[in-house]
Amino acid sequence: MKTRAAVAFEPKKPLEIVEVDLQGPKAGEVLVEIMATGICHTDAYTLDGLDSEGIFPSILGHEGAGVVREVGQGVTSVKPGDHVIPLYTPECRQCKACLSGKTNLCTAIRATQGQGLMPDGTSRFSYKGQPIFHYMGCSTFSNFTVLPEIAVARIREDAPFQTSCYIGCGVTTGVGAVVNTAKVSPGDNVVVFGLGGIGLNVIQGAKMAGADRIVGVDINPEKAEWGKRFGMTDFVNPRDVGNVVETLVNMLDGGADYSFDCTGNTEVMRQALECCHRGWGTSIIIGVAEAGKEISTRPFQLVTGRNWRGTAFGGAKGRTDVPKIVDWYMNGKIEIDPMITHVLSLEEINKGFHLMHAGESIRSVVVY
Ligand code: NAD
Ligand code: AHE
Ligand code: ZN
Repeated sequence: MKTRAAVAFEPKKPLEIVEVDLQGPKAGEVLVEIMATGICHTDAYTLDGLDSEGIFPSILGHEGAGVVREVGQGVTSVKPGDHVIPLYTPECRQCKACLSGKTNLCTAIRATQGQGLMPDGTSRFSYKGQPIFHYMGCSTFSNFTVLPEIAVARIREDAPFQTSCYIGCGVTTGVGAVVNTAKVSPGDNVVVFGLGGIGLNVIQGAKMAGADRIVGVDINPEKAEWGKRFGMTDFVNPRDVGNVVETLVNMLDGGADYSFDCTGNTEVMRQALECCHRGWGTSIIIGVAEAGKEISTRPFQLVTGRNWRGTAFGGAKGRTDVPKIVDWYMNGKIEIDPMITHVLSLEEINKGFHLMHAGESIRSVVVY
């Protein structure tokens, strides 16, 4: 079949909206009509050539929601008409990681996914006879896409696509980092670095978990109002204080119980670790750093009891947890609608990247 898609032909170039060819689903795969997709900073990072796994030409996008239109041989867990969210972290329920009960990092198809290919080592997308690579196993910047059965979460049909697509990455990543990875308890003090599409979800997750102080840190002063809107109690602009670590440690009587990096900046990751409380504070890295970047701190920071951890997709097991997060949204336990600041057509998708870089959006969503 033919489908409209925004193709990343080269790094650092605008996406081009073209009609691409899409092969139908093979055994164990499903064809999904994407109804809406968010634009995450990770899409921008890959498009900007900063991802060591970046591969071109490809169809980016990993924060979608849509409808199953066709299933391949042997598919049993979804059927045509089902509403689904694509999963860049699949859940096969059979691999060592899935069976461990210790991680959401399913390994069943990670190798081919990182090469921009389906599990059989080929691509379903092509343009003028040349293959186009998949991205993060999702490629939601295409109106139709093919996904492995283990990489779709079936969701309730009354959830609007335009908002629930955000659960495909940002919402689950932020809220999940708090409840699954950090396991924040009532009364804990939390610091969140970077109040964008991810950081605001960390804030609303921390509020939901009953955190006491929730301190937001951002170099964009306009993010102060956004943070407060979702439960932030204090705001620090690093440009207004001499030493951000010292400021936070003093504010929180020795430091944070939990801190979260939602910037991808390795200097900020260090600040996030060092603002943690001596003896127990834990810092969770969510931000994705540019290829070649490394983190550093004095080992003494760890010797004296601070913990450095990371999380992908908020530690969520997609097929199990995503439908529950959709329920949280539909039941009003978490908010999504106010964070969707811009709704765009596919033709306007490059505007979504400009808005993000300018700090003018929280989430732009493309509706097909
Ligand atoms: P975003 O662009 O919406 O937000 C980033 C925020 O960080 C902005 O508000 C910006 O002003 C702020 N910021 C930038 N530099 C800063 C600094 N030096 N100090 C304080 N604040 C600073 O991006 P997003 O969509 O929220 O994504 C945030 C990060 O999370 C990205 O690196 C993205 O790739 C990553 N991410 C990781 C996962 C995961 O599973 N680990 C999932 C989604 C996104
Ligand atoms: N490809 C990069 C790493 C990118 C990365 O860490 N991605 C996160 C999700 S970001 C979503 O917006 C992730 O899921 N990581 C775990 C995994 O298996 O990719 C690189 O450095 O090569
Ligand atoms: Zn993302």
